[in-house]
Formats: sequence, C-alpha cells, structure tokens
Amino acid sequence: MVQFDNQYRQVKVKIVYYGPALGGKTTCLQHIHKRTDPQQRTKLYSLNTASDRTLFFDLLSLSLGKIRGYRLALQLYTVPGQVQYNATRRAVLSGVDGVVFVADSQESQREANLESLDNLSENLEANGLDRSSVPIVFQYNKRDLSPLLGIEDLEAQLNAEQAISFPTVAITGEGVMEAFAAITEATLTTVASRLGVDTSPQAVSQLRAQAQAALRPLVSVGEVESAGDGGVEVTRPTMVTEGEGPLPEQELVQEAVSANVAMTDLAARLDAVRTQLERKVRVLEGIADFGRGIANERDPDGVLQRLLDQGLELLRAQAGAIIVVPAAGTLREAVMSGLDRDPMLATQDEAGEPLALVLLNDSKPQLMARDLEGVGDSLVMEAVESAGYLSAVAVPLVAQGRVAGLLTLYGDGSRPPLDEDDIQLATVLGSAAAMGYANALAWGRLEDLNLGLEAQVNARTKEVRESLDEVQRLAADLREKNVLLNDAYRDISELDQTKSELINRISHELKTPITSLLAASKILQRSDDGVSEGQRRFVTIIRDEAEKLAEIVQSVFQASILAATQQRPECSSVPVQQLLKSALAPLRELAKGREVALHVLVPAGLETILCEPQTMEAALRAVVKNAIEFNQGGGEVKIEVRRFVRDSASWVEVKVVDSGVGIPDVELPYVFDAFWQGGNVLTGKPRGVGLGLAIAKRVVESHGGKITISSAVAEGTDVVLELPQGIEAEA
Ligand SMILES: Nc1nc2c(ncn2[C@@H]2O[C@H](COP(=O)(O)OP(=O)(O)OP(=O)(O)O)[C@@H](O)[C@H]2O)c(=O)[nH]1
Ligand SMILES: [Mg+2]
Repeated sequence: MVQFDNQYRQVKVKIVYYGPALGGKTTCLQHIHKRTDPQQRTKLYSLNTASDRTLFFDLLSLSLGKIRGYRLALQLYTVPGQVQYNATRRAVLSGVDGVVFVADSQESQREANLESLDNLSENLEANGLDRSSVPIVFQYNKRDLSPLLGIEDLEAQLNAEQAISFPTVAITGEGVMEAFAAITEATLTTVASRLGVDTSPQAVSQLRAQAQAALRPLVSVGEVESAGDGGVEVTRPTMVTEGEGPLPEQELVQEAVSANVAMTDLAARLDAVRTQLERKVRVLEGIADFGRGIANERDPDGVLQRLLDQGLELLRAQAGAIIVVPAAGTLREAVMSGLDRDPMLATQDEAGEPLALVLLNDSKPQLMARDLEGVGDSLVMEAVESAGYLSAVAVPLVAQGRVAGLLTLYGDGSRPPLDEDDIQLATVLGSAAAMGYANALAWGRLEDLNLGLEAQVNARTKEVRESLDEVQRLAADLREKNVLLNDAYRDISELDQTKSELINRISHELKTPITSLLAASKILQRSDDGVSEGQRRFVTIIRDEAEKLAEIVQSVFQASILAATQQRPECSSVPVQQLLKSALAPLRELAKGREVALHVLVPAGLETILCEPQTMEAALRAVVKNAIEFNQGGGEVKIEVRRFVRDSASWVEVKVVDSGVGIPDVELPYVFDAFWQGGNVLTGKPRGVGLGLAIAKRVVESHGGKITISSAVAEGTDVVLELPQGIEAEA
C-alpha cells in the first residue's frame, strides 16, 4: 500500500522481493544498491541469521525526487526464503505495492518455486490482499547455471497471468535493474490513485513520464560504491523469548518482524536525513567557498565564470549560461557551458522578444520542469526540451535593485528534474554573485577613474612645471632689471645730492651780496645829498630787484630743504637757545618793520633738543615768519618751549602764538599744502611762494613728530610743533 507521510512529505511505495530460499533475492538488492546514486538511496539494511541467510528481511530505500511536492520513496524489501520463516514473510508482505518474484531457474528448484508462489498467494490473502490486484514481475534467476529449466517451462509453471518476466543472473546484475524498473512502473497506477490523479489518463501518463525520468538516472549510474561493505548494514537480531512467558511462535515472529520493520524503517529514514544533511553541508561549504572567492574577484567576467561553475557543480546540472545586459536593450551570453547558444536567448516569444528578456523583466527565479500540472509557461519549457534538456532554472541576478543578468542551468535525463531546492540554491548563489559582479564593475570604474586622474595630474604637473620655468625666467629677468634700476637710482641719488649741495651753496653764496645790495640801496634811498631824481628812481629799482632776488634765493633755499626732508634726518643734540637764535635772527628786522614784538620762553633745565639743526632751524623760521607776517602792527609773537611725556616717552613742544588776523576755518585744512597762500584776509600783500608751513610740516614729520594749527579770525593763530626725543622718560 502506498503510504503518505505528511510529516516528511513523502509517498512510500513498498516493493517486496519474494521467492524460494537461496533463489538470489538478497543478491538482487545488493546489486541495485551498488548501481544507484548514493545521493538517492539509503544504506542496504540486512537482518540475517548467524550464517548470513536472510532472517527477517533486507531493506533498501530509494528516492525518486519530488512529485506534487511529495518526495517519492521506493522501499525494496526481501523476505527470508527458508520455509520455517513463513510468519516473517507474511509480516513483511503487509502493505505491499508490488512483488518481484525471484525464481531459481535450476531444474532442482522446480518444486521450491511452485511452493513459494503458492505461499505468496496465501500470505497476500492473509494480509487482506488479492493476488491479482498486486502487480508482479518475474525474475528467472541463476541463468548462468545448469541444468536449467527452460524459460517457456518456467513461464508455463509460474506465470499464468503473463506478467512481465526477465531472465537474470543476480550475481552479475544481468536483468536485475530492468526487472526493478518494470515493477516500479507497475506500481505507478497505485501511486496515481493515492495522489488522487488516477482518473485523468493525461495525469497518469505525466506521472509515468516523470517517474521514468527520475528512474533513468537511478538505474543508469554505474557501480558507485567503494569496495567492502560500505553502505551495507547487516544486523543479526537475537530473538527475545523470555520475559512474559512463552508466546505462540506465530505471534512472536509477527511482533519481532514488526519491531524490526519499524526499527529498520527508522534507520532508513535517519540515513536518508543524514544523506540530505551531508548534501546540505556540502552545499553550504560550497556557498561559503563561493562567497570568499567572489569577494576577492576583481574581474566581472571572473565572478560570472565562478557563478556558472559553482551552479553547475552544486545543482549537478549539465549545462548553463549567464546572460548579461551590457547596455539597455542588448543581451549577450557572458559565459556558457555545454551550450552553443542559450535556449532562452535563441527562442523568442509571440512578440518577438527573446525569452531571456521576458524572464529578466519578470525578475523572479523560474523553475522549468514538467510535473503533474504541467508548467506555467509552456514556451519556456518547450525551449528547454527542444535543446535536449528536461528541466531548468533561471535566476535573475539583481544587485542594488538593478538587474545585471540571468543565470540559467539545465538538467538532462541523467538526473532527477531540478526542483524547488535547486532553485533556492541557485537564488542564493545568484544574489551573492550579483553583489560580487556589481562590486567588480564598480572596482573597474574606480580603476579607470584613477587612471584618468593620474593622466590629469601628469598633464597639470607638466603645465605647472612649464609655468614654473617661465616664472623663474621672469624672476631672473626681474633681478637683472632690478640691478640696473639700483644702479640708476644710485646715480640719480648722487646727482640729487650734488644738486642739493649746489643749490645750498649758491643760495648761501648769493645771500651775502644780496643782503649787501639791499643794505646799500636802503642807505642810498635814505640819503638826500647829491642824489638826483633820476638817480633815486634807479636806486628804487635796484632795491626792488634786490628784494625780488632775495625772495628767489629764499625760495630756492626752501626747495632744497623740502628735498632734504625726503631723507632720514641726521639728528644730534642741539642747544635750544642757539637753535632759536639762528632761526629768529633773519626775522628780527622783519618783526621790527612790522612793529611786532617777539617773545621767547624756554624753561630752566631744558638745555638741548634732539634734531637735525639745519632743517629744524628752517622749519622754526618758517613758522615764526608766518606768525610775523600775518600779524598786525603792535601785535606780538610768543615762542614757548616745554618738555612733556607721552606714552612713557619724552617729547619737546614748541608753540608759536601770534595775535594776528587769524585764518578762517574753511582754509585751515589747506595751510600745510605747498604753495598755499592765505591772501584774502591779509592786511598786506602775500609774500613768498607759500612753501613755509609745508616745509615746517615735512621737517617735523620727517623727525617723527607732529604739527598742528588752531586759529580764530581777528584773534590770532597757534602753531604747535611736537618732537620726540628718542629717550625713555624718567618715571
Ligand atoms: N551462480 C549464481 N549464483 C547466484 C545467483 N543469484 C544468487 N546466487 C547465489 O546464491 C546464493 C544465495 O543467494 P541469496 O541472494 O542469499 O538468496 P536469497 O534468495 O536471499 O536466500 P534467502 O535469503 O535464504 O531466502 C548466494 O551464494 C548467491 O551468491 C545467480 O544468478 N547465479
Ligand atoms: Mg536473502
């Protein structure tokens, strides 16, 4: 009876190898065990007697992959052939879905075969089963021995219902797998009815196709087991007879067989779980290796190649490809294995789009395998099948929300169809690879950028170097010009010096004759005797011209002073009295002539001041002269000198106060300008060329000092000169 196991989502099909003692049943299972894929089978469990005859049964469990979400498991049992173990045979037959009757072809075994076949019918009946409703396949075994019964004989004796039969040699495996495939197929009708699809002939034929596809790789695998008894577990149970007193033999055997069936079944299940776990561990290790590999992969195509290799290995697929999207609207196979062209790229849908594009746009993993309900997209399935494959998975490679490509893997008839587990695995690999691919692409772009930057930096470095050379050339040029300029400046300075000295000397030399000329002409003007009117006129002309000449000489002298203020003054300690005396001497006559009194006030103890005597004398003279000239008859000019302290430094103040006409406010800001002449408010004609106060200001400032003026019209003007003394004031 086909069993459903909802907890493990399994459908179990029970096939029992039946026949006379020593007919070769166990040998058949051993052969099937050796020939099948270790991934799809459990160990072979044998419960034997001490002399290695079958005591209870042998059990081999095989997996046929998934059908409608259920794993289809075939459970192959043998019974003990020895007559005395009938109770065991009966127990093992319970719930059987198909029987392989292993007859012994030797002439000597004619009776034993017949007895065993009868015994089978009896025991089926005892289990509530009808002999005609249980599928049966015959093996006429030991065809290598003699004397043998003819096949026709055997058929006539045993196979009245003309079931499928095979001549076999179990020790070499001849015919064994064929008989196994035949009984499996024969049980599928029962499976279909258990799955509830037996009413649809189409569903049944699909189930058959699927089972055949699943069986094909199982029976086509060569000898895979290593030498020795690897994968075979032999148990020699001891019968429990003591305890609750003697049981009737029948019940005892029933109990023992049931217990052993349950135990072996559990062992088989554990073995299946172990196989699955081992596979999962291998897969996880593969994924971990893969992750490490792509994390260090800098080449995008390298990432894709690793993905394809790993996908083929872990999914045990026969072919595959990775299609990438190099630019919008274009698709190409980046890497391929076992294919000339990816069927998903070679085939187009009704709209003329390649199927790969449809799958990419869908951006969901797709499983393509025929099952009972068929597949969603028959076009895709057709493309897979027309390329010679039976199943496929297609997984879009998505990283950071961008679809970068499509991984396709194809399975042929040598493996069970790819299933949900495979697609999950491919999805895990695909998402890791998509990330690695995006990283590798980004890395490449970064490298390109770096190269570009390097080129730019080189170009800029060259430019900078060139402009640096240019700057150096200019600097050298500038240095040369500077030398020339310095030479020229020195020449000019020398010339200037010579000129100043010349002017100084000339003005000095001219002063004395002019003064004499003026004095003589004044005397002549005053004397009456013997001077004609005509002569007097000439004397007046001489005096006027001499005065003009004196003015001109004075101006030239002032100009030379002005020029001198552009250099640093050469200061020395000058006696105050002497400075004032020489400054005022030339003005005494002017003051007398204008009836202006001059008063000088120098406090006791102020002996000297620090200045350049020649220019300072000119400055003082200019200020006092101004005060006299802008005065009125009977007025006075006071010159007060005092020492004071400012910011802990010693200063000297010279204040020139007059009682003159004063200067209007609007004119005050201009009085220190060169060539200014305050003519408007004067009582007399303006004199000189207006350099006096400008010279005073320049001289004072060239000494680091300050000159200020305050005035009130009709009252008088105060001019204050402040001069630093270059010494710390005493506290
Ligand atoms: N020459 C030859 N020997 C065979 C063949 N099949 C089985 N044998 C041998 O026959 C003996 C018995 O085989 P088993 O497979 O143990 O027979 P069995 O049907 O399981 O026997 P029980 O478990 O006692 O019922 C072994 O020594 C096998 O090697 C065959 O086709 N040819
Ligand atoms: Mg046996």
